[in-house]
Amino acid sequence: MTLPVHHCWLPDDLGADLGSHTISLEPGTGPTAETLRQEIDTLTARHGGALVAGPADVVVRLAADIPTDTFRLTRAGAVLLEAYDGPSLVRAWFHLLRLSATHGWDAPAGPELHVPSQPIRMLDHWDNVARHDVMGQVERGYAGGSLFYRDGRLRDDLSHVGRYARLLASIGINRVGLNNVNVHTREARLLTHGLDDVARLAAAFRPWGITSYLSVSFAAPMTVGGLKTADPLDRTVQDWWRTAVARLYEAVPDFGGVIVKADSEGQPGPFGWGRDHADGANMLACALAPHGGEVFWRAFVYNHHQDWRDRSTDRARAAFDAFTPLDGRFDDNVVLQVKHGPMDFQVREPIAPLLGCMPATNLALEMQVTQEYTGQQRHICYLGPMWSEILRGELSSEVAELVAGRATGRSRGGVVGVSNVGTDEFWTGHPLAQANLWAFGRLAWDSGLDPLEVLDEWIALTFDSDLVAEVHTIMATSWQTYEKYTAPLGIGFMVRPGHHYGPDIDGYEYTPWGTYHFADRDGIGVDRSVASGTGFAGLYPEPLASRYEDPLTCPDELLLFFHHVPYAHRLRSGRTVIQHIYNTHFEGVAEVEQMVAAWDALAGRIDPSMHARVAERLREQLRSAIEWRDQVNTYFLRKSGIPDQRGRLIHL
Ligand code: GCW
Repeated sequence: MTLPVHHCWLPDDLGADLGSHTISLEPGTGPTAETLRQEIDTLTARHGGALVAGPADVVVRLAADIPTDTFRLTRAGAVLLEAYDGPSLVRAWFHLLRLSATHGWDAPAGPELHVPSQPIRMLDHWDNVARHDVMGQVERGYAGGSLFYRDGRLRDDLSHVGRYARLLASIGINRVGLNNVNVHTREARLLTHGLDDVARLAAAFRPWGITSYLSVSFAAPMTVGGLKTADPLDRTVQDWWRTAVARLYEAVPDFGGVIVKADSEGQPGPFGWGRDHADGANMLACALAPHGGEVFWRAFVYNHHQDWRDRSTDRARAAFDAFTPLDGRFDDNVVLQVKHGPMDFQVREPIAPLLGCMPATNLALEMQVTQEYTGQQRHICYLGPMWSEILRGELSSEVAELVAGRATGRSRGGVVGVSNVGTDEFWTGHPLAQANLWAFGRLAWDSGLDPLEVLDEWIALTFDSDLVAEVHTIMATSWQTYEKYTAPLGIGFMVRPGHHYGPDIDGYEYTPWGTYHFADRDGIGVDRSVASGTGFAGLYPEPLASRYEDPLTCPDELLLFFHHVPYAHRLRSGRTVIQHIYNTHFEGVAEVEQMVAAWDALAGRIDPSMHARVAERLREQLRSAIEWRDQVNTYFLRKSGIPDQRGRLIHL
């Protein structure tokens, strides 16, 4: 059985300079105090410094005049690192470590207050306790097995979970979801019959300032509790949840709360009893409120039994239509968890308009760190630039401000990522996918950071500052490269149904999933305009609504998301749609070839096992990119009959 061993961005020599000094620590009491003591002890023992009681070069301590979830760095003779609470002090400590590696630990003179952009910085694990016949141990997991569970039970040894929690703490993560949002029979019982396991996992995260959450099944009162209904307005159902939640908090008094996927892809929900999602979420919120718990209620609600012949239903509208009428009805301890795009984590989507239309609801923006639709950790696809574009996008306000709650005056809000780790020795299958975990944490902490600088930080910490330029070249535009050789111009999907890896242009075209491209001999795309289509474009605030409505002003990269256009339609770039498809698919493969060559040239400068793993995955990326290129180009040449202007080889 393998378990992760790679240091990621926390190599043993990190903070060598800092560790050669005297450091004093006043961490208060509580589980994070011991963590800090051990961290500082290990660092100073390794590098010649000492943890001392009296005056010191570096003082790490609690201070009452700082807001929670914030820290302060000052130089006043000594370097002062201060936070209000233990978890924040742990995060502050890692900030200083990172600083010591990248800029020198000697802080600037002025007091610097570090306030995270996003109060909620959460990672959800789609881990099953029992291996699921279709999805395996980790749904959409591309990094080996679950860190937590194996073959129907919690792992006996959780020491690697502690190492994982340390990694997460070092990037500021403060919440973690312990199991898959698709809650199967075995996992539904965690809440009632698995509290020892839940408590052990929560105990592994707690010393790192990370709070744990459980995904629960809305039908649990029936499936686990034996009741005849799960109607949220039924008194016996409410009592059942109250009791279950009370027992959970007896076992884990500082538990975070629950995550719910309801009325979505077969998961039960309030619709089943004629109730709406505010009824459902608030019923759970009432059970959790006395314990200080919160409900993450997912907005990924759509009809997955759509008739492909039905052109009036638009899956992109579904969450908007289901949730905007409920704005203002959710309790204060409910957070509506909304995927960043209106469809499903495609390589390119517009921002979900729902995020701009819920001013009286707490929000969390959900992003997929696991690369389900972006190469499944076999392809290099650095997602920092995509997430940054989303966070800095504008709806009624900047998305980062909307989801944090600042734009709407709400105190709860933030971001949730679907985790990409597993038991793989490099944690993430593809070693370079570690950068996505890093970037998720860094952008959650500071949503305004330049994602390419974030990448360089990661490279410098994980490899060496000497390698920043070379690895940067390979990774910086890898998202755009992936987009080039896969589905064009925002159309999405075109993947093999089920596992979602590799091309299958018509794979979803006649299925009930609502994900169609409508390519015919004349053109391609989904008409979502108000004038002649599903009206989805009109759900955006101005100036976006008008920009998306008109094919001449719609950004090229989203054109086929919003419009059905002829292949000869001229993009804003000046190229026709068909020529764009051909060009980008040839370019995408050429760019992967360059990645392969650039990585091969680094042999000898990178740890051999890591080098070999990436090299092996790059060969698969190249094979897959070629397959994508050829299938997509051939498909559209056959459909359109329009040849490539540049006469390149397209198989007929
Ligand atoms: O992207 C889809 C995935 C499902 C996932 C679902 C969701 C957990 O294909 O595997 O289920 O999204 O987000 O709920």
